[in-house]
Amino acid sequence: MLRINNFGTRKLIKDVCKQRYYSAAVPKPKTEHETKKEPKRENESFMANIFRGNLVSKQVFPYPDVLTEEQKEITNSLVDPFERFFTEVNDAAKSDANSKTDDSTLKSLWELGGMAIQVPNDYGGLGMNNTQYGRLCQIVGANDLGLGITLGAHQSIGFKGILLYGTQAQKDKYLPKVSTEEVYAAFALTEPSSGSDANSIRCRAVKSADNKYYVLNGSKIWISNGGIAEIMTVFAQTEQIDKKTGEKKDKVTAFIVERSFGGVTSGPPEKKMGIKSSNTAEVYFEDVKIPIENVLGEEGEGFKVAMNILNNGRFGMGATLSGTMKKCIEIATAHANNRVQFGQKLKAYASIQAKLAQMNILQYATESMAFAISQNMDAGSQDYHLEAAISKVYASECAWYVCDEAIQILGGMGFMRDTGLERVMRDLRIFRIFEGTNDILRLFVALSGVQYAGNHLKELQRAFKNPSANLGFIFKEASRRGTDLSAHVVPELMESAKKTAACIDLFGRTTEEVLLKHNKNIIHEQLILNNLADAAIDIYAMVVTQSRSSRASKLNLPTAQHEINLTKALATQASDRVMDNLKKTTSGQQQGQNKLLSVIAQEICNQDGVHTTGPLDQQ
Ligand code: MYA
Repeated sequence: MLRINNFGTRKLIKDVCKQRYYSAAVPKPKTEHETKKEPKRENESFMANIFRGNLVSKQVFPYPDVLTEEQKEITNSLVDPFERFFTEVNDAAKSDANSKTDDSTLKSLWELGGMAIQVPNDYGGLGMNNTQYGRLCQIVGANDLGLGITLGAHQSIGFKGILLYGTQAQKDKYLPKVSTEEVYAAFALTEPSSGSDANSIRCRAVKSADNKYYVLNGSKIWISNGGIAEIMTVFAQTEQIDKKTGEKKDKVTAFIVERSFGGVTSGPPEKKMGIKSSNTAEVYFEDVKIPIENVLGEEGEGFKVAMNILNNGRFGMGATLSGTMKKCIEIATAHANNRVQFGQKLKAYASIQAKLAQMNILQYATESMAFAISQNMDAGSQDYHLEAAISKVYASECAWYVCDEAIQILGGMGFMRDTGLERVMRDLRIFRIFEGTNDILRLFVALSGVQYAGNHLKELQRAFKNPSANLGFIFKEASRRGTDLSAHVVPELMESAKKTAACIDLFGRTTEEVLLKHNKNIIHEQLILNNLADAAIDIYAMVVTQSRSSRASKLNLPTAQHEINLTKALATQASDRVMDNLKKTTSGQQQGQNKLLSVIAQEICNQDGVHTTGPLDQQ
């Protein structure tokens, strides 16, 4: 069998370039002095700004392109060894059947550097930035999502906190272990009573009287790598004293916990629908003594540490799933090109053509989102949270659709295990649930955006109370015209850009209208928030595809015309949906419908299920 270390990836990386790790843009804790001096930073998020009707195009136009030639060369040189690992060493179907990846295969992945893609070279990692990581994630996604979770839970969230928030001593101690010593990491946040409501965790850590350590008690569930990890990022409540009021209050703190501290045990591997080869287990902490130097970030700031680790890793899911979709499309296309029914190949039938086209449109948009975000992150942006959440929701739903349609094109053959799509479909189901359910992330996107718009409205109201002192601000607002994207796209996309601009304008106006109508109660209007989130997601998809395909056209890429076609088709579908969703936020008929659904649901809950008599029982 091929020995993976023949690929010599680690050496290749070290030889070709000692590139610096591009630290992900998470604000480092600041001293009080620094915080006071820093001028107010403008939010550069494209999506946050359209909630207040403002076009801040820097993140999306032109389509970001941050890799140097050298970085591109390194990334390309890794693509082949990664692909060979998946085709010649790893066996996804076997791992799925055994609910375990072979130890020798995992060893090969470690040797390839696949478990430390973003760890700096000096610590033994591949030293890749987010964009390079995304490119490799695509290969993982195309081949084995189960192994992807082992890999992702380890580095996308397991030890990511050490990269983002670790002290020098923490990095020096732990990064070599998780990069080269085959020591697995995990991210332990979720608990039996705390899933989406991440702030409500009950694990508790109590500080010793001499302030030298914490004692941790509690348990976590559904922890990816939970049964195999030696190092975990664990979140627990700790007593903190409010700096302003002096009151004692529980606040979350993040810790680096080693299994070797003692008192850490884990349950048996969970039996799951998919991603079976990855380990998922409960983890129990009983009087675990954690040295104070293992606090990650500031004490009491653990919730934000958790959120930012998740924010930082989410684009990776988009990149991974764009690879999965590509593979599904390849399988479906091979079938459509060969299978003959009613005297013609399937590819000749319009309904099959429409399916393939739609699958490609969604794959293109997902990939465009993931790499727009990764490249903004690599360029140092700190404002990517909404976009990252959007890309996670979009990718996980599109991948599900694409895999389902691929199975449909293959018909009975798609249902058979040997085709491989059945495993992919089972693996994909969890992506709409973990790393923040899509339901919670939709609310997160809409509420964050609405809050940002609300703050702006308040600023405007304040400015009008003293207009002479705020003339600049007021004029800037008054001179704002309708959105015009025409300067950013190639002529063939003018119509699509016009549709998108109209959506952006209506989006800003609708957000304002909704805010004025519901004010703070908007947090209780989940269905309206969902409409806003869906509109936001479609707008982001239109914008990134228009940007990317315009660039492809300007660069005269051989794929440019196809990319333009995908973009135009997407704009037509998505703009219609945006208009429809925005209309629903204010339509009386829709509000009536929403109320009716609530009444129906209450009845179902009161009756513990369906509340109708069967047709045969009716008199
Ligand atoms: S790990 C488990 C994942 N769990 C979750 O994602 C939990 C979801 N819940 C939440 O995110 C939060 O609880 C929500 C807020 C959003 C609901 N960024 O009052 P708040 C700030 C920055 O709104 P809550 C897993 O599944 C906010 O501004 N800041 O909070 C792994 C506020 O700040 P301030 C944020 O209502 C699976 C404060 O926090 C964010 O309690 C394995 C409080 O806010 C944010 N996002 O809840 C995956 N949210 O006080 C494997 C809030 O200053 C990896 N805040 O105003 C797979 C990788 C892919 C594959 C790779 C293959 C290669």
